[in-house]
Amino acid sequence: MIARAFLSIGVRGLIVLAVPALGIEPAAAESFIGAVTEEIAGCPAIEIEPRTPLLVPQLVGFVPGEIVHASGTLEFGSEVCPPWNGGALIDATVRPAFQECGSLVYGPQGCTWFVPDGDETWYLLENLGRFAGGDHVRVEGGVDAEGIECFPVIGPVIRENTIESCPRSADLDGDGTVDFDDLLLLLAAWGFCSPFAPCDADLDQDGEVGFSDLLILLTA
Ligand SMILES: [Ca+2]
Ligand SMILES: [Ca+2]
Repeated sequence: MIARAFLSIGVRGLIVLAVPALGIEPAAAESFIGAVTEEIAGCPAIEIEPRTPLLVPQLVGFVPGEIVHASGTLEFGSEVCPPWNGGALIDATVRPAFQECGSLVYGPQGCTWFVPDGDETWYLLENLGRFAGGDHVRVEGGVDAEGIECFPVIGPVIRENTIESCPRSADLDGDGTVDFDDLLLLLAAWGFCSPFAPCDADLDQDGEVGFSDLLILLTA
């Protein structure tokens, strides 16, 4: 029995000693997108899924129903905001949420910009993942309106963002239907795409507007 107890303490001690040596962080920041909701036990909260609230330290400047992006350390228990016993993001940063598809384009000074579909604003991304200029991607994150200068452009930054491929729509003018007007736009864009500007008509994302894109549009 004594030997087993010693072994147990010994193994635990080894684990405790091993954690700093391996450089394991206590807890990584986690991000959530949710709607500002009613306070819980007097504490600010967002709803990240139906009937799944998450407490955050503060929501100054945000109104109920607004979609926000919050990142911080996730903790459970009643110590954060008694008697609430659910999840809470401590040390959370809350920003307006961003959830859009758009194009990555190269700009001056080596910066890669994200241009949302149907929007003139150029955003910088904190995380480009495996993507590059010319790709059409879906980005989710929090908007930092302070922005960063990448001469000669100053644009807001989307922080803590996820990024994934996003299929382009054959509804090129965004009026809700695929028709002759979209065909005209596709024909006007015929040829190679530049990675320095969005190329909305490159529906199969092979770097040029051609017959394969025309077929996609005609069968949409
Ligand atoms: Ca259309
Ligand atoms: Ca194409």
